Amino acid sequence: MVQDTTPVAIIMGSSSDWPTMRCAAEALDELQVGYEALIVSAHRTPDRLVRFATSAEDQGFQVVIAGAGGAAHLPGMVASMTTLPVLGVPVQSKALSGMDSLLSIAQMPGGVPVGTLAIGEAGAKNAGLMAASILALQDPELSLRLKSWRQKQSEAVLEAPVQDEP
Ligand code: RP5
Repeated sequence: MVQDTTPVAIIMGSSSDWPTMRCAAEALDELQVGYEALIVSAHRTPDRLVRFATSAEDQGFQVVIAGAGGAAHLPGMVASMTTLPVLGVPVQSKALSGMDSLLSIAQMPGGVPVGTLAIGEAGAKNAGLMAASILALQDPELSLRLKSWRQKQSEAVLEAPVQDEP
């Protein structure tokens, strides 16, 4: 869903990453933060990667969420070409359950940061929430929506487990 403004770019290496990355989109929807979702592959569409990363700031994006699996170079390569905050989501791979994605994204050389989240859907959801937290620093209304979202989450946690009837 595209809101009036689109401060967040959600990019991913393949359409097969969308079932994971849609969790970032859903978190942003809940907080009424606009985003654009794009497929940008570091290996299969390198020219698209360079075009996206070098123009992201001029396009008005303020945060980039980048998800990829396997030899996941996408977040790091984007971070090398922009000073926008880049949040990396390691997509769970078939061969190595996402450990390959995690290490590829997390082990950046000093000087080119990628904020790396957890493997899979939890990481994508938290990337959406983290993007909202970054934007909320300059947006008091979004800050209130974020606090309200957290409050509702706390209220939804039961005090004790529901016991089965004997
Ligand atoms: C990566 O390779 C993508 O990010 C995806 O996680 C993985 C597999 O891609 P497909 O073969 O499904 O297109 O580049």
